[in-house]
Amino acid sequence: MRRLTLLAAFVSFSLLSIAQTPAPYGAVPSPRQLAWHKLKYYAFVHFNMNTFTNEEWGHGTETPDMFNPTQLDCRQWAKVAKEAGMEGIVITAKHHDGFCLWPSKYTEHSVKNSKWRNGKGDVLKDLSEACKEYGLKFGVYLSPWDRNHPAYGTPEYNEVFKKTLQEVLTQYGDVFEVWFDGANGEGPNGKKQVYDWPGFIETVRKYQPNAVIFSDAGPDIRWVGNEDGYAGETNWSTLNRDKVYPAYPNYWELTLGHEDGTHWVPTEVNCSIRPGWYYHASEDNKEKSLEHLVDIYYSSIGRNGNWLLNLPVDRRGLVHENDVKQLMALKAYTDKATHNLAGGKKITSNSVFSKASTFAAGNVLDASRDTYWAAAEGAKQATLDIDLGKPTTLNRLLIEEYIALGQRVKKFSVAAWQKDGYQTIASGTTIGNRRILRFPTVTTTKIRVSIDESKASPLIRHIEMYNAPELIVTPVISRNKEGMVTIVCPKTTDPVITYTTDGSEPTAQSKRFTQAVALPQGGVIKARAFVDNMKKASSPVTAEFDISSAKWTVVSTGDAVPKKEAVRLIDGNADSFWQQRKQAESPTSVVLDLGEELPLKGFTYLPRQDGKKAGIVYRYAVSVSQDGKTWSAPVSQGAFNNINNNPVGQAVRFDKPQTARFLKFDALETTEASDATVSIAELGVLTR
Ligand code: FUL
Repeated sequence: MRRLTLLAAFVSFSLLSIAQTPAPYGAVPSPRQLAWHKLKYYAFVHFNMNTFTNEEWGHGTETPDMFNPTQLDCRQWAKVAKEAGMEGIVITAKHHDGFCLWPSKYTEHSVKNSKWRNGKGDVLKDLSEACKEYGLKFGVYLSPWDRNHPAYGTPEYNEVFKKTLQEVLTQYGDVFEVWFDGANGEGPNGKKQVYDWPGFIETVRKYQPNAVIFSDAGPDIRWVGNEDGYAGETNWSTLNRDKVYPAYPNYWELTLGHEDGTHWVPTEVNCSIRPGWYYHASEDNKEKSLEHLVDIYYSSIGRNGNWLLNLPVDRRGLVHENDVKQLMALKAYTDKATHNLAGGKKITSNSVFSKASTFAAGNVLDASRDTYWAAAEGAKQATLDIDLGKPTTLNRLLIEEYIALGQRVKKFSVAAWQKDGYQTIASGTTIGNRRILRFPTVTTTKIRVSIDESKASPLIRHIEMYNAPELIVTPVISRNKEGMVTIVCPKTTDPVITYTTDGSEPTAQSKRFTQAVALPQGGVIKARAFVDNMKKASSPVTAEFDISSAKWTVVSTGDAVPKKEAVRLIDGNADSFWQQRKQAESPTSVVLDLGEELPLKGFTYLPRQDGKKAGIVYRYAVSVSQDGKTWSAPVSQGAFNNINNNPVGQAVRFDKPQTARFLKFDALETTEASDATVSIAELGVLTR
């Protein structure tokens, strides 16, 4: 009898402890999302027809022969990605022009009709094999928008697109991610398509059930709402998914997610290593600096996102050497910045779920990411104290929630033990899958991590700490209206800046920058900052200038008399901009007097750089004149494709050079048709 009672007591105790596991909170990730959350950094490759036509958005009218890489080598891409520490490659299998990188049965606009490898080539085959060889995941970008396909704009196209998907998803092995672009413009017959999203999703689920599907609205992973590389400091993995759809107008909501959102749809942060997504030789010196890439690393991977960094493969079919250099510099830096100082140290907490050892604080510092510390049931605040054992110098803290049971933390802070107690050194809002805080370097023996506000009892699975090398900020080069170039390094104390004007890399021995350099006719400046008696250097930065606006005036901005502020559109200052109400009937026209006849090869437009979109020009026409009265027919007209999502400087070459003294820029359409204004940060010319 006594035995039976003991047995009963044991059974009920065991049942009790089984039941005593923290309950899930809110929306939780699916297994395929959890697998994706284990990744952090992989490559986007934009390589397709646009590479050969120098466009960002092709028109679908290209002849397939224009696609002709001379040395295409997907193994080089894979090798570079692997060495850079990336985990996979997502390739633009089909972009808005409809050209397919594989010999699709469902279109004539594909590699099968190009001269490349006599129409027998297949980029997806080469790349999927290279990915396998290098142990990388293989993913595909497909644009539903198709400016070439004759069926686009009719229900038949949805069937074509599903068949196209089927080809891509059944012939190349495992696909880890399917990237659906949200853009939906007009097809060759001028019609837009009503997309069959449920059908597209079903097709992916059928042929690649483990693949995550990306779009503005998920269903598995979402766009971060910008193409700059920055996730929100507050970043909920949850989203009211039924409210959001591809090309969702309030896309800025995607940056923060929706607290208490109904579904788990975390962010993937996509940005390019250069200004454009596709390769343009004119951007060969415009790779993001190491400091910029590092900042993006912390703002994507470090803000609850995965980072999809784009490499614009060039016309040879190779990742350009300048891009490789930057990738390797980033890898070298992050290798130094992630040596964990907290592994295996002592950790305690003031709150543990059912006081069980299964959920003890020690789980946070062990190597496993499957075990976690759980605070007492119902606790919304708790602290973790880490004893580093000896004075330790650090400036980064990585923290991860046990997201399988939902995202909970709303606010947390980090304090370091100093002589007279704990002092707060950093704080944050959400954590999610992964958050990295940066703070000024501190030396301490103990760290306290406080969960200050949580939606349910906090569950933390991992913490690491690092002492990342400080980077010397690359100098900023700018030229004013008079053509005088200044080089500054605002966040560095007492830097020595050296520079060159002959295209060579600046060294410690190069000319020192002590006063503004005159470059009114244009040229190339490369600069670098040095500190610590010239022992440490920033990465080099390059700026290329065409003729300055020293002699220019704004003659008219569509108003009878241009306002004084109009000079902002030619002042050389990227941060200032001119904005004016649109004219009622005709397009808003800006007329420049260049002060002398110039051999014009093209023009440049820089949209406002303050992060706002109002007035950004989408469609334009440019005409020229000798006297400012008689105007040529437009010497260039078109659209600044993708300028809304990626508001970088645009350089457009004329079909034929023009010699003229006056230039007229007509803003025919802004990115938001309903917008009442037109805005310009800078208007310039190309004379080289
Ligand atoms: C955008 C596209 O329109 C761009 O061309 C680029 O592919 C980018 C990644 O997504 O929506």
